[in-house]
Amino acid sequence: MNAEDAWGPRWVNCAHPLSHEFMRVACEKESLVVLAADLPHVSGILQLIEDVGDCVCALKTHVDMVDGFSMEDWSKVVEAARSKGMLLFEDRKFADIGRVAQTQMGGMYDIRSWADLVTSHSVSGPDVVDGIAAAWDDVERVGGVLLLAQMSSSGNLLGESYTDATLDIGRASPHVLGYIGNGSSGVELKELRAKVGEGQMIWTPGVNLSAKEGVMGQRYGNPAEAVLAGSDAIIVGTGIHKSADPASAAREYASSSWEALLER
Ligand code: 6AU
Repeated sequence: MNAEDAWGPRWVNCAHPLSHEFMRVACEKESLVVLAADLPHVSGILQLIEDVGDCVCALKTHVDMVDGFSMEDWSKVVEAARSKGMLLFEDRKFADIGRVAQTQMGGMYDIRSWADLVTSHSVSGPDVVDGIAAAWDDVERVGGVLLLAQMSSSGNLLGESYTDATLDIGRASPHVLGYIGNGSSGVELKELRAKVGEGQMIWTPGVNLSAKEGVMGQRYGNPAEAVLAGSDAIIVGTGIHKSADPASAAREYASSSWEALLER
């Protein structure tokens, strides 16, 4: 399906080039699924990419949870994800001063060299985003930042005024592709979308087709409801990788999110 028809005003108004890349892949795969590949071994991540990559638009990683990390092994993950046409998204949740964030984009994980997208908190102010962007400049790559405007974990401290201040930072930066919004609450997502407008994306964790709660305070909402409320990507972890049949689970998340987009 033509991306402009599927995405409407979002396609026209989003400025960041990677938002268009994501929307294009979503149309190709008829899916808004971002896979949270929260697994401790490269072999498991590679298997998951093989099993579900055809209906997943981006691979979200926590590279620092991988046992015995080596860049050589990691390059296999990068290559496999690219060969399935997925964007690479490191959920690093940066939160330091700009200079340190720039350095943390390098180091042993060298996130700047392979990630297309990263998450960042806004608690330290706008310079963290400039630090991340400077690191991509250092290796002559372009990437996008998703700022945490809301969270799905119960008892989190990201209240409304924090959300508003985060949006002020995000609007002022060409490097901010959009925001993380809380998928467990359609009401919160709708409010966030009203504030964000059409020019930036909202990506949503805390979604699950069957569970209402996860372990350790994780809260879930329905993925289709999240999309109808204004989310552009559903971030799914255990709903796929803990399923007895990850491939068919991924297909279910893909079709429910895609149908919700068309309905929207
Ligand atoms: O579907 P789950 O609960 O297995 O996994 C949710 C994934 C995890 C979290 O690190 C991430 O989503 N996440 C995030 C982000 C930025 O993606 C923010 C948040 O508020 N809650 C959350 O669960 O990989």
